[in-house]
Amino acid sequence: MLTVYSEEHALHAGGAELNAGALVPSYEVPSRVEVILARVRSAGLGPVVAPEDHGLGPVERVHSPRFLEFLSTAWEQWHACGHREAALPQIWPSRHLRAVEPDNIVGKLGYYCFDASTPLVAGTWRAAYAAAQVALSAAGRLASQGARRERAAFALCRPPGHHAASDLYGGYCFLNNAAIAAQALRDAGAARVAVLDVDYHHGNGTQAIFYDRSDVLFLSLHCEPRTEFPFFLGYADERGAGEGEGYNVNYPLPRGSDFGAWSEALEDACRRIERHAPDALVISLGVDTYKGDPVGSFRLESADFATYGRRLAQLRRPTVFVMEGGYAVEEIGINAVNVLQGFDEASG
Ligand code: OKP
Ligand code: ZN
Repeated sequence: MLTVYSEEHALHAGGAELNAGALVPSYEVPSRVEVILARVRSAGLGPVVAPEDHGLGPVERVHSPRFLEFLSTAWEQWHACGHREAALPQIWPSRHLRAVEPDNIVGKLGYYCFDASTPLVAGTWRAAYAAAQVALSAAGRLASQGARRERAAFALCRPPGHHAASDLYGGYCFLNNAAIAAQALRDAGAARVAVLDVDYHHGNGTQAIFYDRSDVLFLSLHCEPRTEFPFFLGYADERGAGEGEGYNVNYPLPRGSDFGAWSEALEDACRRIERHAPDALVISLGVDTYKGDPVGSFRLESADFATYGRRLAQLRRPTVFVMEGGYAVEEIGINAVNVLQGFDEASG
């Protein structure tokens, strides 16, 4: 399988997040993708290429102009106030307040960011932009004609994307790489796309982006939001709206779920995808479902990742894997690449 990778991810680093009342170093660190890249190479998964620059056009198909304007200038605004630490919000337009966009950068951070675990630093915009280009380039290889056309491709990107909505960031995510890839596939001629999110956390951003659409089916397997981040979306009764009614499918699973429960939900999701008959499939690939993950609570073993990779291949669709979460850094390479190798094996 082809891997797309950009070293610009490393520009997003050194931030802290609010955890149990204290600021702690970010879990979402550059070494995550470096360990995966090393495993891609040692396992002989396939070639590794740099992304092409598709510009902001395909990013603007998913994110609002005001949001992109904010993200690309937020560090400048923060820095101009004399701040040197990573930018984090500390007040939000919660219930009984007004969702206006203030002029002050502290107010703007609360307006555009939904949590206190997503530090924005000097290099964040460039890294997030590069991650979107990695996803676009991987998707482009599925859509391209002739010898360059791939059956599947791996977008090895960070920061991740699935918590980011059209004008909202958070959950370590700034631009929704998977949604940008899905929309690009639509724009390249795919009539129907499915996005399957296997990260431990609900893909609230991707759900919000496609909620009222029937052309992009969104399915997410994740820990019950009653008990887990992002808490305020990801429940089973969220089934899509209007045209999109029936095209949003959530599989909330109890804390501590093992591969038995998880793969039953996956089986249902695969059947639903088959009924949609998508021209392309986007997998939001988070491996924080691993038993040793410091952020998650699920119990998947490393071998389980290969097992479900094989199941995904049986869907027989052009597939782009977009890297999301996974914080057990030592095992993240084995777990992520197991999915891709399982997929390649069963693709024959
Ligand atoms: C991003 B992705 C520790 C709690 C974690 C944020 C979780 C973001 C997950 N401070 N809070 O879906 O892997
Ligand atoms: Zn996650």
